[in-house]
Amino acid sequence: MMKLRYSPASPFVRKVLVVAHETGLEGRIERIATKVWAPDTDVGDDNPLGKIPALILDNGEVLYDSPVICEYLDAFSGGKNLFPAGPARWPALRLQALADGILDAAIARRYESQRPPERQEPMLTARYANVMRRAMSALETEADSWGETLTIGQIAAGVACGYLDFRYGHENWRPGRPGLSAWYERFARRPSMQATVPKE
Ligand SMILES: N[C@@H](CCC(=O)N[C@@H](CS)C(=O)NCC(=O)O)C(=O)O
Repeated sequence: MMKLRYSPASPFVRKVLVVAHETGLEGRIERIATKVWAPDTDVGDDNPLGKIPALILDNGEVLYDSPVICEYLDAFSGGKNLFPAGPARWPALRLQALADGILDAAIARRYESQRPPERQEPMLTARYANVMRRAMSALETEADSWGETLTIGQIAAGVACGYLDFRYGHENWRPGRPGLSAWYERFARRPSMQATVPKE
């Protein structure tokens, strides 16, 4: 059994779990609940960066971060081609980077908002909010061109939309983004997405 350092709220973990479902590997991954912010957290034993997800292979080798884990699972499963070869590879990787960047900004903004009010930096918060807004609009620009072939890019985009609903639901990203909204409406119905809805 592979082991996954896991939390039910982490979108990067969710991306890995969606890939695990899509590649049929879900049943071969044991989840280890990990609280990265707990003072006595042992996450650093597996990932020196102190982050989840980290995947511990049967031979004890550890993989991080989520793009590496996802590509490993795709290769290990041998069939899905979520990381396409040839020219389609670069747009798929770039889309993953765009969606992961939305998550990085959304998470950093959330950490900032959890600091004592007098130690929050409005300029930082505004910068993260701008990244989120611009990058969601970049997804809108291209959503109509995503074909039926599932790639890691679309999975990452779907997870980013889902995370914004989870943590920034009051800001509703849909107005002004009809293409992305319609795409996500369909994408969120996939069993892999339904099985991995984030929880506190
Ligand atoms: N680039 C990493 C990002 C992972 C990440 O930011 N994970 C968050 C939880 S969603 C975390 O562990 N944060 C703890 C920290 O930043 O110290 C990946 O793709 O796996």
